[in-house]
Amino acid sequence: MIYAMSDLHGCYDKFIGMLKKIHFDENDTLYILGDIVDRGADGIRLLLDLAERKNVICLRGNHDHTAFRMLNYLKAPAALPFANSLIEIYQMWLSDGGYPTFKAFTALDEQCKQKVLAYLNSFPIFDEITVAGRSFFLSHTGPEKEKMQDFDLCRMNDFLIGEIEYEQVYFKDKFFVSGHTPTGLIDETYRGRIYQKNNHIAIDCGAVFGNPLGCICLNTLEEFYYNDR
Ligand SMILES: [Mn+2]
Repeated sequence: MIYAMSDLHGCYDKFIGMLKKIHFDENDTLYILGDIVDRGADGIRLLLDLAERKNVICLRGNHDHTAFRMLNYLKAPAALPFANSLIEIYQMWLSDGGYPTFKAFTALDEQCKQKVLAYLNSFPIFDEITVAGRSFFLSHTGPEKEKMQDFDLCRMNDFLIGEIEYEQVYFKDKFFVSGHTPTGLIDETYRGRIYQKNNHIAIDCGAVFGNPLGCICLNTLEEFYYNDR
């Protein structure tokens, strides 16, 4: 089976609990639609775990992207130009959930640091797959509908911090699977649940904010929820 989750945000225990719940094994594939790190405590632990799993594909979220840039700067901070503006960017990241990621990263040995950086830097921006006759576009988030229809105009940032118009059908014959926006903010009635409407499948249920972690099976569109509280 092929599954998708998103926005783990350091929720290692919920992630492991969900794998057990869906009986995830080596014949399955899991897509994680970004934001593995930041906010929660165990983002670095998650990355080191995921990097060893051959059947997990992580796409890039805005937090993964920023964490990579910030942690990569640590290698040679003194040599950087524009140091003052960098401090501001650092402070913004640390106060926007980056602190636990920073703290755990700096405690790693050099080999693990390199592994984390290489893994974060390997995440693609989007993917497209067909499962059981259904087509899916997968990314952390995306631009408004009009821009998405002219794909060549889209830029990386559109898929990291763009705001999807969930009330609009983007594709008639394809599902847009996304994370980034907790579903309760799309429509209050979906709080803590997966949003399946208008050919959108929004799967960030807000696990790091106390809601369950959501997971969808792309073969069947069955939804799974796990909470460790
Ligand atoms: Mn995000």
